[in-house]
Amino acid sequence: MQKSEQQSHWKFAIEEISGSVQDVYAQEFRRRIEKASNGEIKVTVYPYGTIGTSDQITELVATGAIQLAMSSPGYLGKLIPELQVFSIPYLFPENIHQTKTPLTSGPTVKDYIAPLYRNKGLHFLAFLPEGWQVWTTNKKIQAPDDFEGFKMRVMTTPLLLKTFESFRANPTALNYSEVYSALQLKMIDGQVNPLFAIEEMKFYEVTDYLIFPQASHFITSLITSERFYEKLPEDKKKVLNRVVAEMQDFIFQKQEQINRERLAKMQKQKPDLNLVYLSEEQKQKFRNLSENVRKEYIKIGGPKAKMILQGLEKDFQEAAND
Ligand code: 6CS
Repeated sequence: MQKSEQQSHWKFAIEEISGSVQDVYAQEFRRRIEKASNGEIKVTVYPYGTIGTSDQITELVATGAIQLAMSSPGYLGKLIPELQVFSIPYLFPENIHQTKTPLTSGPTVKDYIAPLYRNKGLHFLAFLPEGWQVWTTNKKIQAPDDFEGFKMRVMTTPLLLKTFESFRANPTALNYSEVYSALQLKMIDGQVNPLFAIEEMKFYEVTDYLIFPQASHFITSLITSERFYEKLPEDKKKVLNRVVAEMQDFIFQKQEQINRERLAKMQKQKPDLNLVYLSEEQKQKFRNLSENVRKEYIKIGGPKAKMILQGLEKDFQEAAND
């Protein structure tokens, strides 16, 4: 890019604290954007807690107060119900790399999901994987019956509540910053998040079990505002699109490494932490119950829900056969 008089300043808010998967992405994004724009674009990253909750930073992007944010379907699904497809259990393949093409350039994401952001004044840039969702609990959970009377914290979309109701738990929606104290005060019995988040938010200090159901992945979306994107000069738009495309590989690899390291760190800090990997048979019981969740998604996920669900399944299947 040629150097011009005007330096742009992009404010980028993330839903997680410094050192998180989103922060690692955002810092690398900042370096790459500043380099590729020859210093013409300056990016400032705002970690969780400095600007607002997930819902609030999305709103700030929509109004144009900030330029970029991470916006998880676990919250954004209230505004764009179709996005709740990503919380359907056992939809994602076990090998996360098989989701890369579908989530980056698959027809369902490109033609049906990305355009939904536009109706809300947002512009979808990318989906980013952050790792398997792991349950941290105060008791051993291996079957739906173990969830009887169990208060499980989830993010705030209706389908997540439905998921854990279907699994026989009593789900409670809470914002991220409220989870630690709710666990500590025993207002909830467990919560769901990837390993890195469990480590850095210290949830493992106030729960005894890590349960690996391999039911869903945590994914977030990188967004900007539709108006900002449309008005962006062509050369800057190119830089933005190129950096986002080039960073897909980066984040798919990086999140695996970070989650692996954080598990080791937690085990070192708390050697009596119990790791429970569900067997195929145990998973099957939860998989059977997730049939309800699919039906509910089709009911509440907007007019294109069925098409999106079937389309994603097809895209994942094709990627697995490649
Ligand atoms: O559980 C949550 O609310 C959050 N979890 C992660 C890993 N990222 C952002 C989100 O707000």
